[in-house]
Amino acid sequence: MTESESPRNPDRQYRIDRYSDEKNAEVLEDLRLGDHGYKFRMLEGLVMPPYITPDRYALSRAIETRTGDICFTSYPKSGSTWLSYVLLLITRNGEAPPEDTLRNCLQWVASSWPYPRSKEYLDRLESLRIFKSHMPYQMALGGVPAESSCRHIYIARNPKDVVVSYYHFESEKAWAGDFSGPWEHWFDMFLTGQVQRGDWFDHVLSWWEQRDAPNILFMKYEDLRKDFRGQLENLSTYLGYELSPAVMDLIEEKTSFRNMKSSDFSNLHEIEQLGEFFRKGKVGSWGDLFTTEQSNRFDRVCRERLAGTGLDFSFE
Ligand code: PPS
Repeated sequence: MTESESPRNPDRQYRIDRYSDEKNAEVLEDLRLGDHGYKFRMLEGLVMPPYITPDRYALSRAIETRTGDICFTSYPKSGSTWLSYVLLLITRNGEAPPEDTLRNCLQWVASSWPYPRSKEYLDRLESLRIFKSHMPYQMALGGVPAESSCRHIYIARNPKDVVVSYYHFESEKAWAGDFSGPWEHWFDMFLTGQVQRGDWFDHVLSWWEQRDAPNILFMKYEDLRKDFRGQLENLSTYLGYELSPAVMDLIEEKTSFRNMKSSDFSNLHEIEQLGEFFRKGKVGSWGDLFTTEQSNRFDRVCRERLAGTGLDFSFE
């Protein structure tokens, strides 16, 4: 079968409607406003975006994963889109499906926008399905990850770059948190777990603690930047693929920051309201916003919260 005949996405959806709470938050009664107009809802005691709706979250928990399914998860702004393209290319010997888009090849079950998928749609999809999630371990797709048939991959990024990337992403956008406050305030909200998906340390550690399960792979953004080839080999071995050096070259080339940003397949331009998604793509861009005092304070919190966990990050 040629790629263009592939029935993987029977209902390709290219046009993304503009986001509105009325349509996409699905229930309005439980929406809340935090500091500086920050929009959110609570699910299982955790701060969530309005487009993660109670019904869709319930579907994501209940969905029966199949042997061969892949689910990649991260705290927001940790390189998950980059990872998703790498995964797609591993499973397709380096070739993306023509006439499709990266977004369209991924299933984000808990989200009403911009990836709306019904249970029927998900059931109809052929294996292997690639799921996206931003949930902590206890809220993961498909029930308890270590007991599921799905291969899980969690990607973490140093939290200084996460908080900066997240600030740009969540500011002044109606579909996101629509945060209108200054960086200093975002910084405090992040450290006190008031941003969507809650406390970064809890999130990352919830997966880190499960990293020894045979169907969980824990990765770091900084390792992907520093040693892409080694990480690609690890990832493909974990997923059971043997890639030729030429295919590995192809994957590295296609998923470079520059190429992902310019390619119509991966640049996410079909989501008009997204803003500048491919912003810096570097390790250490936190230095553009952090003051020395903030950096020292953040380092102190990292030392305290990560002490004894064995988890550490490169910040440069
Ligand atoms: S999201 O919206 O939560 O799903 O964001 P996520 O994809 O997890 O993370 C976005 C950040 O990843 C950067 N990015 C990349 N870095 C390096 N190489 C490639 N190919 C790449 N693609 C995306 C993206 O630019 C965001 O980081 P910042 O620091 O904002 O640039």
